[in-house]
This record gives sequence, C-alpha cells and structure tokens, in this order.
Amino acid sequence: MVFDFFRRKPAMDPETAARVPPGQYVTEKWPVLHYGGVPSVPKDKWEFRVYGLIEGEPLTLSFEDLLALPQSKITEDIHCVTRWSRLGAQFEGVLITDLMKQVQPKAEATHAIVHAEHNYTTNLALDDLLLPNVMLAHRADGHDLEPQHGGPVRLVVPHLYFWKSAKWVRGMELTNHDRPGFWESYGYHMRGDPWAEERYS
Ligand SMILES: Nc1nc2c(c(=O)[nH]1)N[C@H]1C(S)=C(S)[C@@H](COP(=O)(O)O)O[C@H]1N2
Ligand SMILES: [Mo]
Repeated sequence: MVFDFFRRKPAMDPETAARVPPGQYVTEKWPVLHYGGVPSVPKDKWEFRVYGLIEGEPLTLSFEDLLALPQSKITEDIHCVTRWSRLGAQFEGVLITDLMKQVQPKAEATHAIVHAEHNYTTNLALDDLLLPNVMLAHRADGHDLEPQHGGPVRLVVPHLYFWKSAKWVRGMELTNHDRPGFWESYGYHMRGDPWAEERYS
C-alpha cells in the first residue's frame, strides 16, 4: 500500500511563480502582523498631516477630505519580510501622486518619514513614495479596511517589503536625508526591495 506522506500543493503555474520573490511563499489568507496593540482610531478623529520640507503651510486632511480627493483602486502582490507573500491584494484609496498635488515639496526634499499611531515610523525615498501605485488605502478586498489591517487608513507600498506599508498612518514628514524608522533602526534594510532580498542591513 502506498501512502501519500508528502501531500504537496499542486505546482504553481510559471506565470504565478514568477510573481513570488526569492525566499517567499504564497499565503491565501491575509496574516495580521504588527508591533504592539491595535489602536482604535474613529474616522471622525483621524487626521493626516504632510509637513517638513514643503512650501507654505503643512497640509492637514480629515477622513472626509481624503474621500474628496480622487479615489483609485490597485491590485498588487504584497511581500512580508517574514516570508509570506499574498498575490492580488486589492486596495482602494488615494494615490500618493494625487495626494502630493496638494503640496509643493521643497527642492531639497529627498525622503519621507511616515508616522503612524503608537510612534511607528518608516522611512522611504520620495522616488519610492511617488511611484504610481503607492497609496493611502481605506478599503481592501471590497470593504472598509479592518482595524487589524491598519484601518481607518494605511499606507500601501506594494513594491517594497510590507513593513514599509505603515498601518494607522497619521502623517508624512519630508526630509532632506534618509533616517531609519522603527524596524529600520533594529536592522531592517533602509529600502527593502523584495526582489533584491533587501531584508536586513
Ligand atoms: N503602524 C504599524 N504599521 C505596520 C507595522 C507595525 O508594527 N505598526 N508592521 C508592518 C509589518 S512588519 C507588516 S508585515 C505589515 C502587516 O500588515 P497586515 O497586518 O495588514 O498584514 O504592516 C506593517 N505596518
Ligand atoms: Mo512584516
């Protein structure tokens, strides 16, 4: 009698396999991962500030203001440094390119520190932040973003490891230099490109 001790998942088709960066496995479920507790942020108390190296006054957005900006949908593969990847995740919200039409960065601005609840921060080069599919998302997979996934609003930076996609975002500070955020100061890579396996520095 032959037992199938090594029950394996059906092999991935080559097209799907090509979407999985080195050292990652595909998960169908959406894991929840963060440091600390889930903050409760009512939509009517939520505010988002863009400040630092910008011309004129800082921009402050309420949740209503966010909904009044052009809304976009993206479908993207996301990759966590702990090695799970989720393919075809859907997000809706405001593209950072659209948000940034509301402010004028100073010529010397090169980077941003993204600020979230509980003092979570992460650093991004403006070149990464301003790619066309980076967004402030308030919906995912067809419904409002759940608190555990960063609701009411999270950043989504699909082309970098998912720790750059700050949940419960509250602001963005433009700077003229790169400075490590929360995980980066514990040794995570300053950029975090999953295709180059930029996991740790
Ligand atoms: N504010 C905040 N955002 C965060 C984190 C965190 O600890 N705090 N963890 C990051 C990490 S390491 C990952 S993998 C993703 C996980 O998002 P998810 O729980 O929606 O899958 O959130 C990122 N954003
Ligand atoms: Mo992560």
